[in-house]
Amino acid sequence: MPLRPHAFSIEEKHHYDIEGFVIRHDAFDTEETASLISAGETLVEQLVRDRNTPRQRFGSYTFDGDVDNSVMIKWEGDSDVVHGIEPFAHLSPTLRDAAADPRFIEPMKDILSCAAPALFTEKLNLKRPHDGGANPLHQDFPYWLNVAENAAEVATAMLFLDDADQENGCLYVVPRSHDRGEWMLSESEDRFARHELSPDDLGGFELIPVEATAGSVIFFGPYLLHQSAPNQSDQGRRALLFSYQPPGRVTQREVLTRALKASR
Ligand SMILES: O=C(O)CCC(=O)C(=O)O
Repeated sequence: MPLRPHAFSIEEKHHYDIEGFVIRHDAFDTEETASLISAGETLVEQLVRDRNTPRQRFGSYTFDGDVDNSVMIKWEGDSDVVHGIEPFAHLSPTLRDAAADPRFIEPMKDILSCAAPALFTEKLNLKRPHDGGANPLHQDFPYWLNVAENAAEVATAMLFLDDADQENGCLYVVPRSHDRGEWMLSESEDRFARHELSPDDLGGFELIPVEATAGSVIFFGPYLLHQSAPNQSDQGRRALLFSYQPPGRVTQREVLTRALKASR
């Protein structure tokens, strides 16, 4: 038995460095994903019950900052369908404990070259059947630039809670796009739209679909270009995204809480 059973193999480390991502199929079993789905759905239901607050639109997203719970709720436009929530670990012991799972932490030690990766932020993306909207082509880096202490040292583990394919809006990644650092941003006045790229901007790079079964995990860094399409199927495409950084640094929740309180 290796000392760190979930650590990256040499081949995975190489793939991560060259291609910018690593996929581990079926890392979590059906019982585990069912428990996470149940915790996530219960939380979303509690958060959005009777919610009727003004929403703000930035780029492709419609936001609703919940000051009392220190969470950002993303809606599918003006509808009552939730796109996702972020951050949420402080609101659910089950989801918080999942972030400490060695199947995330051990590879993160290799990615971040640090002994004790800590959460920077976490998202639950819901992509509901037929209503789940797109996540436009982007890098995570510019969104975190003025939030994280070092946005270049934040990496994400995305766990698929449902089988994900091209019909229900699986993730697409652009292999090797991380190698170019920050891609050119548009001139938009809107601070979120500025981070959204068009697939036409890819030059010789190619978008590839990451079709994966529920329980699979993809690891990627802040510079990898990625996107996902709307859900056009009868099947949900839920996913948890845990983003880690070296310990002792400010978290997205701390920054968000300050900003939400200041705007009250
Ligand atoms: O859930 C997805 O398909 C994409 C997630 C993503 O890139 C994001 O939330 O920033």
